[in-house]
Amino acid sequence: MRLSRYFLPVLKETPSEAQIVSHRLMLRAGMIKQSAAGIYSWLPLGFKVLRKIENIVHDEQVRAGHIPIQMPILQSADLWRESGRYEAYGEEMLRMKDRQGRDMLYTPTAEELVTDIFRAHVSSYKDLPLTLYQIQWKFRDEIRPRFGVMRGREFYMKDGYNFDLTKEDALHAYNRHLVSYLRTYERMGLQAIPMRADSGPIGGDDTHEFLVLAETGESEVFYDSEITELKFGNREIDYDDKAACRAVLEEFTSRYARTDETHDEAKFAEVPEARRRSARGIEVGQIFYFGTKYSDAMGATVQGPDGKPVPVHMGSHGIGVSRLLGAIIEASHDENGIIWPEGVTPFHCGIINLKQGDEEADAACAALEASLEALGLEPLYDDRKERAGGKFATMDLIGLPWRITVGPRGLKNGVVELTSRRTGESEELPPEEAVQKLVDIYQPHKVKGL
Ligand code: 5CA
Repeated sequence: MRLSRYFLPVLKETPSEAQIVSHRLMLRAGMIKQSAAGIYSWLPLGFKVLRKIENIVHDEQVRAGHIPIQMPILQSADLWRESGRYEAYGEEMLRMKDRQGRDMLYTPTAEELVTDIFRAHVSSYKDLPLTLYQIQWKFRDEIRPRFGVMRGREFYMKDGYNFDLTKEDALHAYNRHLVSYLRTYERMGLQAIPMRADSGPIGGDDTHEFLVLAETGESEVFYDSEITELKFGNREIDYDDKAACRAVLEEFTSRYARTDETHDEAKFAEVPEARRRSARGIEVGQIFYFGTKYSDAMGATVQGPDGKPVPVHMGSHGIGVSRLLGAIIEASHDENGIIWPEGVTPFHCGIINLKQGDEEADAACAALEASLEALGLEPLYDDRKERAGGKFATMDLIGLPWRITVGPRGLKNGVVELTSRRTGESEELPPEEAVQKLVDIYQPHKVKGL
């Protein structure tokens, strides 16, 4: 992509309405534009990162054996009357009437909708286990939308729902989700710690939230510092292996880690003092097991092995896809701008031409761009007739992890400069070697998506 042809409306001034760094940087980097309180348009750069994050989420869900579907944004209130949540959900639900006077709502979550699909089409225990998920816009009429995409009213969420014959099977689904979430966040360059939490309007007793530690986080958290040393890494996992998934859950949840909703001072005091931490965190996901709450209320049963109808055991599992952009930026930036982790960067590298209009420099940049693209990488080539300083500042602001700088002086010696956004370190090398290096760097970050 050539910057001269792209739409990247960067802001020179720091927007005064933004209180936290991720919101400021997303506005300054031209990623989003507010259209109403807590509702945003996603401009090209922001939309690209949103799609990258979404693809990683899909990749890991499909790997875990979960099946993607798409449910509507508008729902009929009738289903919610069946579960009893239409009244109970409260002011956060955006309600409306269609022209026939029927009560409708903008989906804040979809337990009822997916249970309705299940009861219409699944009747035997032989069709279990089943986990369906979607990535879809949600609306919650938050009383205080703030911090940009972090607490929006409209936001993008992955919501998955498991249907199982027994509690034991449903807890396996819970553990499977926990493992898939650990992998998902690590691929985005994040450490998200599972913490025991409160289930709120979704219901159920078993629930963990995943928190990214950040000063600007809205949740207060308490944990044993040992937990921050855990990493899932490149381990192989068989998602059908109940014991293996259970072992990962135990490894990642056996140390004290709770949000303020479930914090227990007496239990916390058992953690050696030197390891006790209280901090703030951003909730980027939550998993729930709530048994037969919805299947009882809505008559979602299957015929069990003995021929008798049994209500299915369910759980639901969410990832805050749009919130993740904010969380990643909070975790990865410096005074000059964003620093994208390789897994989610909107472009793989920037190309800066120090002397636009110089025949040799222009040709070298075009050749670099073409060879990167031929190898499946997406460069953003700043081909504008601007001062080098301005070009560097824009690249730093939008945070591409790698930059290739091309100038007549280097070209005389057959080299370009490859610079890491994270460390600021540069090396001079022939263009082909710079390309090969980028190919190697991005090799582990290939995403299959859906
Ligand atoms: N039905 C369940 C799981 S599918 C559910 O709705 N869970 S949730 O309420 O915890 O939401 C899932 C994730 O969505 C949260 O962990 C959070 O990361 C994200 N989220 C929730 N509210 C907002 C919001 N107002 N703005 C941005 N992201 C949000």
